[in-house]
Amino acid sequence: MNWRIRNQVLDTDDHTLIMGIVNATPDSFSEGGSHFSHQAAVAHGLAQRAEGADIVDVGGESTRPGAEPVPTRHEIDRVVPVVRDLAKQGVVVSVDTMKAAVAAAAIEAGAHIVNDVTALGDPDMPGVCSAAGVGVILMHMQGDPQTMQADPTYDDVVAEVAGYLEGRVDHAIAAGIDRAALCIDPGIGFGKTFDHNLALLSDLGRLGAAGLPVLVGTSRKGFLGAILNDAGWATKPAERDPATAATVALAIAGGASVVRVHNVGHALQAARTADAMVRASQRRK
Ligand code: PMM
Repeated sequence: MNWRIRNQVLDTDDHTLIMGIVNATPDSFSEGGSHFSHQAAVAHGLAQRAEGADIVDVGGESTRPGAEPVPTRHEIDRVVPVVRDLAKQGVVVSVDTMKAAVAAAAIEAGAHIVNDVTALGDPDMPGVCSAAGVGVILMHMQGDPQTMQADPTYDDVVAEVAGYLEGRVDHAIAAGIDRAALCIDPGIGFGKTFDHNLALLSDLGRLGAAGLPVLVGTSRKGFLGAILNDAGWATKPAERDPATAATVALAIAGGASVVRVHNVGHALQAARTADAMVRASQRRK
């Protein structure tokens, strides 16, 4: 599958794309804000590229459950200098934002992809993305970050998430975004219980039926902490990279084309191993 992002095409058949996470936020749940300073964020992104990240995702507003929204001006000040420095050095950069003004500033600074956890909730977002021809990630979330984990409810989570994403794909195309620029994401942990997350991860093929690249973001998330806790091991988020690697491999077996992770080196080993096994099995069919 090809994913068109601005002036480039990413080929997801050759290998699963690894998206490294750079949080330019003082309150990110998994890194304690250690990558908040501009230089540290750029250095982190460059290190991820050197480790094998295909894309570096830069975010300036935490979406952890209960996080407070960040004013647009602050978000631009956090994100844009980091995007500019990474893009200047040839890194494929995505900007993790739900605000069209932040996306526009990041695109102007060289971002190739807009990662929008509200799937074009800002009415100005489709125009910003279509004008620049950037790649667009449409993610599912029930509610908003402040309230989403209060009481997530679905009749059939997989059907509802797939149906929602189909609707957002139609909306994006109707608003002028090229279908080839789209990527879809079930939004693990965004308004989902433990069981909802596992149901989505075990049925990714349902989302893949749309014929678009599927991104999966499990890295260090709470459901992994719950699994490890059940196994008798209380973990901090940064201790969950082996568990993340397991989900990376399983997501690839289930059809994911892009994985969003904090620890690129660990994910790369899991992804390349899964890629080799999945492709060998496809060749035998
Ligand atoms: N998860 C987080 C933030 N942004 N974007 C996409 N597309 N998918 C995700 O699963 C996702 C995201 C939350 O994790 P972080 O605070 O560790 O970045």
